[in-house]
Amino acid sequence: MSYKLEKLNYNYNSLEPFFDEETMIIHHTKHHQNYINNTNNIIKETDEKLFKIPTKILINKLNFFPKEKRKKLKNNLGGHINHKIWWKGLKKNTNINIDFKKIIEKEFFSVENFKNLFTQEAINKFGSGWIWLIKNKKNKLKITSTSNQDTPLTQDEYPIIGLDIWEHAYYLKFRNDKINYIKNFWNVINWEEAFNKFIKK
Ligand code: MN3
Repeated sequence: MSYKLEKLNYNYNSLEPFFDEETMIIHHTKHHQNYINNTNNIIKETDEKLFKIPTKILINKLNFFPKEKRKKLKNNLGGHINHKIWWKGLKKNTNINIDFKKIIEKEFFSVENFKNLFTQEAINKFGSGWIWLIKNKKNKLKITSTSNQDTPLTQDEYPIIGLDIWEHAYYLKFRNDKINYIKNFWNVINWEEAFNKFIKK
């Protein structure tokens, strides 16, 4: 048993011209694959039975692992979990439906204002990490961020939308222009998936 890199349900060039094919290929087959390989190695070295535990439980049970391996597991299993959310959260030409629009408006006044706040959080985030729209236990929506490959699932929050702001997600195409990358993200955000995530939890 081990984790395997899932195929995307779209082509690497499907998000052009907003997200480029080369970045998508490297991001998926190299970066995500690397998080999976490292996670597999740590689990194999520790106890293969741990593969049977769902990832979102395992990431909250780092004490199952020897002390010196916990940080490496947190980074790599976190990377695997976050990137699974990432690929599913991308699709061109989706629209926010009326129900989800109302939910966003209730929390953030308007969809435009939500996008601005989320964008601002991403611009202000220093270093590598992720920007999230999460739903907490009280059913409240909140914009938040995590550093490195920390995942909001560890904080008992459920991610609805995620934005990868590691340089590997944009540097080939956008170079240092993180703001332009974020602008393009809004053209490939998968609103259907976000709404599905919202109602599922
Ligand atoms: Mn990434």
